[in-house]
Amino acid sequence: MHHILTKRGLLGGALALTVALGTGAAAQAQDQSQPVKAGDLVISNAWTRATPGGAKVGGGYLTIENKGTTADKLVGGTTTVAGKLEVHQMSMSDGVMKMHPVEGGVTIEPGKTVKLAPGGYHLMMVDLKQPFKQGETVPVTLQFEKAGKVAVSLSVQGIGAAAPGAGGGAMMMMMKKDPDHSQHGAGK
Ligand SMILES: [Cu+2]
Repeated sequence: MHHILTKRGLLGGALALTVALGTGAAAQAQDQSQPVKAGDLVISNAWTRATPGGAKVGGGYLTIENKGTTADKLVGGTTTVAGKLEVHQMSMSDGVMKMHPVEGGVTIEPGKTVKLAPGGYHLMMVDLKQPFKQGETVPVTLQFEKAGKVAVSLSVQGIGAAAPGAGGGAMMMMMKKDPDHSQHGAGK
C-alpha cells in the first residue's frame, strides 16, 4: 500500500514539474488557499510541497500583507503535523546556499508585503509525523508579535512545485538521476 502511494506521489511530482515549466512556477502555486485576515495582516497563497515518505522536514510558503500603520513580526509558530515549526531564511555562505532560523523574526512593515517563498524566508516543519500528500492541506498556527496566533492552511502542491533555486530543485535533480533509489528510499 505504502509503496503504491509513494510512487503516485512521485508521478504527481513529475506532472507538476511539467506544468511549472510550461506556465511559470508562480502561477502554479496561486489561488490554492483562501486569504486569512488577522488584525491588519492578510495572509494568502499559503502552500507547501508533497514530501517523499521518509522526509523529516517540509518547507511552508505564504504571503503576508500588512495593511496597518505599525510593523508586525512573524516570530514563530506551531503545527500538529510536525515536531516543531521554525521560521527560516536562506543565505549564501562561501558559495553554498544554507538555511537557518531567523533571529528575532520576520518584520512586516506597514503597507508592505513579505513573501515566504522557495529560496528565501520560509516556514520549516521539522520531524514530520507523516508525509504531505498533494491535494491535502497542512494546518499551521503562526505566531505574530502583534496579531498573535493565526491559523493558516497550507495547500499541498506537487513534490516538484515551483522552486526557483532552493531545495525543491535539488530534490528533483536527485530524483531524475537515480529514481529507483529515491523510490526505494521513500518507501518504508
Ligand atoms: Cu529551512
